[in-house]
Amino acid sequence: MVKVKVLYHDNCFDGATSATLFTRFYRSCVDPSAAFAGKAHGTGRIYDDNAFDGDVNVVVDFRYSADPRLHWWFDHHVSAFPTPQEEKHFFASASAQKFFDPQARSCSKYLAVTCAQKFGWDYSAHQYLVHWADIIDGAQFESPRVAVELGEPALKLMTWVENNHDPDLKLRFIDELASRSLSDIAADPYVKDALAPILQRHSRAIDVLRARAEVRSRVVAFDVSADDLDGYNKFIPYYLFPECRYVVGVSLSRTRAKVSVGSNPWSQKTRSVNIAQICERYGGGGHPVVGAVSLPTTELARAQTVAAEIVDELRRAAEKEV
Ligand SMILES: [Mn+2]
Repeated sequence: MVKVKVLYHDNCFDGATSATLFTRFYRSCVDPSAAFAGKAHGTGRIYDDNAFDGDVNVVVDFRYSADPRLHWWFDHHVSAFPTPQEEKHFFASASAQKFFDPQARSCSKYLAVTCAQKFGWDYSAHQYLVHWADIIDGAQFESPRVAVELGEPALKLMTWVENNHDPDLKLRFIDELASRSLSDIAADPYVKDALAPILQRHSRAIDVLRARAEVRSRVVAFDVSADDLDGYNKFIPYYLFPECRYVVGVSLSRTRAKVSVGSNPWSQKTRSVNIAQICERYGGGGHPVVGAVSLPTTELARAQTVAAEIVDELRRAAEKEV
């Protein structure tokens, strides 16, 4: 049996749904008997020697590799190419199985539409999944309230994915997304029970961010590195400060010190900066509207300096934006 290894963006709803969609596409259009193995990849980590050890290796919603063992690739991150060499390699070696569109709002929708167009895949059974992945990854919620109060099953699952660190449950979830409804999965004890303390922490996170936030020139800056706050909902600042333009946060988890940078998706003003480019200057990456710089936990002070510099830059930018 052919072993298809799917590497996907870790702790991200779009990463998980992209992995689900790829497996469904592959079974219906390429090989109905394929066996799938999944592997999560976090920001900053580049593939090791064993990354592409399947018979067929696939990367969805994550970085490109020039490794000849990579067979399928779908991504929409502006920082999809770890080095200029990889970027050159991708554009020089046209492949009918590797796809990149930095304009796409979600990898899920990009993958579904591309596979429908190029390979005749009928993804109508997964339309609802694609719809929500696109809303979530494109931050197209109708209001910060929807994004923070988490009433929709898809948003409960988004929160669960962002917080789940159990590798077996990651794979179970990706598998179930293909066959169960979102509300059904959200009501399953493995999600529901795990979510209860997460939602409690979520409500604490709202209080902590309210207390730590410093708002000036329509830029919200906060440092929650001393608050034991690993993985908060990134829309909380916009819920608390609907008038803000940009948000820069410093946080500390067991594995990294992180500077998160975002722009207000509900703001009517024109964004004058590219956040991916700003983060890339400090070794991070992301999209034009949201990005991050991850550093080792021992470099928290460096993360705080980086954050302060980015805050300055964004305040200058925000003052000029109309
Ligand atoms: Mn994505």
